Amino acid sequence: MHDGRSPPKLSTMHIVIINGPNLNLLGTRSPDVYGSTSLTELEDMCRAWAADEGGTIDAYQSNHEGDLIDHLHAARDADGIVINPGAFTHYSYAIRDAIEAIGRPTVEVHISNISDREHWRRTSVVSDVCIATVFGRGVEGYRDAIRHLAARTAWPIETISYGNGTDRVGDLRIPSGSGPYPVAVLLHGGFWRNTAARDLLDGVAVDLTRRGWATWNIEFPRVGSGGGWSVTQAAVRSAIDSLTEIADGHGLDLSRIVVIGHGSGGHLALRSALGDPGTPIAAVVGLAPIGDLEAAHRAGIGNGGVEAFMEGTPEQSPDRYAAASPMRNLPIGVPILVIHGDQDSQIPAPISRSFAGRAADRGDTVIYHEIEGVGHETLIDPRSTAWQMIAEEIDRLKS
Ligand code: CA2
Repeated sequence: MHDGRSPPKLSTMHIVIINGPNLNLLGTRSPDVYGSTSLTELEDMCRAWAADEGGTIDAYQSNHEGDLIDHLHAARDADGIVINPGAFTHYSYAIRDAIEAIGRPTVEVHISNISDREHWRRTSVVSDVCIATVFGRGVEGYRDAIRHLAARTAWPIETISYGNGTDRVGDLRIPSGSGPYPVAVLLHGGFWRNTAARDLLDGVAVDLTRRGWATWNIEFPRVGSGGGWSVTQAAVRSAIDSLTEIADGHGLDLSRIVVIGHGSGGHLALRSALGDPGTPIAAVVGLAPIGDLEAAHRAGIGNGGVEAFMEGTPEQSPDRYAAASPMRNLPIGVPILVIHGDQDSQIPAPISRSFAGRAADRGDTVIYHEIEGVGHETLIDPRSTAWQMIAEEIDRLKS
């Protein structure tokens, strides 16, 4: 039996990939919605992604509900399942029952963004028997699903609700050794959109947990499913405050909470320490953060993501930007670590350079590192040398 503390070996991880109706047509039509990768290419990619995590796959596709159910039954010994049930997602209680019955960790994947297409695609009758749902990330969603299964195997989580609904939850990982443990709150990026989720920070959560941090990798309402600047910020606040209730049973040290965010999650991290933060925050870390919403708007980053999150431009809603942008609310009042890659094509490094300079001018204690030759995602790739350097800097915030 796994005791939840020592990571089991990954080399034995076996994942079954199941694709449902019409996915055999992938790459032959509707490339605007489903891309140009064929099913065979996708299955080969899944094999390579699994191998990269030290695992193996079996892949099946069928257009028939009963066949899919038979494949699920046959997968009852797998370590994990990745399933795209196609249109059965939206109404097949039989597939839902099969997933529940075999009780294997199952990740639901959709290539397209099912939340912004026809109304009937928004319903999934399988989501709540799956451990995670990935949608709207193209075929890379299968990679993320495989990585998520690997991260859960590498270090198990306890998922805890901090409010109502599936978006107000967090994954808690407790390190080995005895507590009380310093706490790293993790806020994922993705321009606050609902196609991005906390699985994006699974890898760094596992690495920080190995380094002795209790990690609280939180979800929050995002644009496309009820989020937006005020709702999202309030949810992040509640997630941090909920640590006071979680602390006792889990050995958390509430005097050593560090909030770490990537990209748009970096905005939420910096914003979370402003004003009267309730639960005290010991330090904030922005990894390629959006510290200045107005500059981000002017730079046109995120393909309309800033304006969608802020529900308007700075010209339309100046007061909102003044309240929500960390740059407009300096000093933050707690030590700040900002790290940015100089090759970041999503959020340009000069935004962080100015932010860090201004924060220091206003009296904040700021460490700013610009890493040469590094882009946006590398910062959160636990295998990158950039991340190893970042993790060492974060470790210095432990005491
Ligand atoms: O986005 C997804 O992955 C879907 O699960 C794909 C299903 C669809 O019914 C779901 O609502 C969302 C199957 C669509 C596959 O259909 C194709 C049509 C033309 C070309 C390729 C695939």
